[in-house]
Order: sequence, then C-alpha cells, then structure tokens
Amino acid sequence: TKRIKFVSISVPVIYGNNAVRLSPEKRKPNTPPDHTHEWTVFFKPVLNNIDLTPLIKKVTFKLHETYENAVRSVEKPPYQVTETGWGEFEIIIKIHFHTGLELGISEKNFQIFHGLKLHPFNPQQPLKENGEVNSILYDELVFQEPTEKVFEMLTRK
Ligand code: SLL
Repeated sequence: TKRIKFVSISVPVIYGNNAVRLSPEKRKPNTPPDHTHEWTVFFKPVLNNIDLTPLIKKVTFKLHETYENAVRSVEKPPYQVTETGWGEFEIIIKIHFHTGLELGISEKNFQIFHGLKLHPFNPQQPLKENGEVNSILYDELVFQEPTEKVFEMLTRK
C-alpha cells in the first residue's frame, strides 16, 4: 500500500461531557445514595458527513477506579458513556483504530485526557436554567501521509 506523500488530513473532532444534578425523579432504585450527578462523556467527529466507523475499532473511556469495570469500551457510534457519581476526575478517551489499515504516523494511539466537570467552572459561561454543565472541547485527528485506502475513506462523501 502506497502512502500519499506531503498530504495530511485533519478531521475535526469534539469531546467532553455534560452533567446534571440528580433530582429525586431521575434517581433509579439502584443509584447509590452518595451519587449527586448524572453525566455523559463523548467523542465524535464535528462534521456529520465524515464517517470514521471504517477506521475506528473501538473507543475506550477509562474512568476513575471507584467505578466498576473502569474501562468502558464502545464499538460503534455514539461513542459515549453515561454514568452517575459524586466527584470529578480525569477520563482517558482512547481511539483504537483497526489494525492492518496502515494509518498515518501521528494518529496512532490517539488519546485524550478529559477532566470531567460536574460543577460550573467557567465564569464566562452563563449558567443554564436547567443547571446543566457542559465541558466540550475541540481537537483534530491528523492523518499524516495516509495510505491511499485511508485517504479514500476520509475524503469520500
Ligand atoms: C475526588 N479525585 O477524590 C476525585 C475522585 C471519584 C468519583 C472522584 C463514584 C464512583 C462510584 C464517583 O463519582 N467517583 O461510586 O461508582 O474527589
């Protein structure tokens, strides 16, 4: 398989979390009493017309050790995990590509460290009426000198 020299493809992605306080109505019978929030952490391409599924084998979300099965594995979109809890911690989001694809150089072990936010943290961001907190960030997946196959996957619409 040939690499396309001097070409690099950037795929814009967003990742992060939202969180809401657990109201008595939202609580399930098995929700631990010390859990105060429900949150969702996610990863996705910004553009809807970009399909990363032929490239991505799975996305793993590594939660704090206080969680059972701390490494959550998601094999197809939406790449996200919803949980309840009481504390903030760092989540490691790791994009695992299919092996045998011979991707470019830079995107191997693409890994993101996301600080889970449950409480309002940005004085510039107006508080939402429903109390929801969002911490959403932008990044780029860069495929440097992709193979022809990968180039084609990323550029067809
Ligand atoms: C802290 N650094 O000490 C943080 C750790 C851990 C959060 C927060 C619940 C886990 C569970 C949970 O929210 N853990 O009960 O399954 O503040």
